[in-house]
Amino acid sequence: MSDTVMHLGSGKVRELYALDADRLLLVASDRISTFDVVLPTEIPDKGRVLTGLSAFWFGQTGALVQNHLLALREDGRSTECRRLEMLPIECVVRGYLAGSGWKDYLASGEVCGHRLPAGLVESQQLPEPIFTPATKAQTGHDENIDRAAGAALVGEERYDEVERLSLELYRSVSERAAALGIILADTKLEFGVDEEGRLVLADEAFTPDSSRFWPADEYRSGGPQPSFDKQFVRDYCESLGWDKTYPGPELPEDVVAGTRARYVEAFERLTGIAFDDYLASPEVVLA
Ligand code: Q0Z
Repeated sequence: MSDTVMHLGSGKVRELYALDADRLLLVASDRISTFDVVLPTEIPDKGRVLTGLSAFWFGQTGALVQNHLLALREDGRSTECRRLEMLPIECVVRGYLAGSGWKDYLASGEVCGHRLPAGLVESQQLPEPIFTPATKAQTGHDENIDRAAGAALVGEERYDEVERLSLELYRSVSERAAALGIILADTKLEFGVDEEGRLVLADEAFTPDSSRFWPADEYRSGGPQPSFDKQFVRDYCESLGWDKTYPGPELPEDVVAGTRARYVEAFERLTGIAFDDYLASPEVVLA
């Protein structure tokens, strides 16, 4: 019997291990990053919130596409998943004009080859959601690409398939979120391919780390929106005049507590499940 677990890699706030030839272990830490810097202070249970939300959405979208989730561990922050051949593109869907989508639109009137109407303002809802893939940068920022560049990386047929699926997933989850008073402005999905060549939704899905969630009651187009989860952290960091380079500042207790409460609120509003029930029994999100 072997219980040797190989560490495969670290993300800014997550770790990836190989359990065996077919299975990986994805562990979400309580680390938080802001302005692309991981802070020295952790947000208690942040990794559990993200893991629980992701598992919830894998369960809710299982009829649209299969996913990599095999098991949710008792610690609430670790998932066992199928080891896949990952596609080399990030599958981003945007329903609103924010982040690099807004920047690209300002510079060219287009996002990833989608020509958009003139006169849109920051954070405005798009006439319809658009698929805006990006390359996976090893260091630095992902680069937005158009259909031709995406198809060159994964093939035309696969590109059409991930575009269709990504848009379907975004529509389904954004409608659910809207009914709960939360705007899903955009989301980043990752797909892998199994031994039979079938697409599988992988990594994390529809968490605040992979998506922009905006509280609908505070939404005002024409400028940037407050982040559902990280706004206290950003505001605190801005108040210090920190230059946004490593190392980041320690966070005071009230900023930690307020931020933890926002993560828990996102979990509870989106899933309808009490976070304490998740802590007691993580598999409640899959019921
Ligand atoms: C996910 C990542 C992390 C570092 C590879 N099911 C899968 N099969 C194969 N590969 C992956 C997955 Cl999810 C895979 N990443 C992203 C996660 C730390 C990098 F926790 N890389």
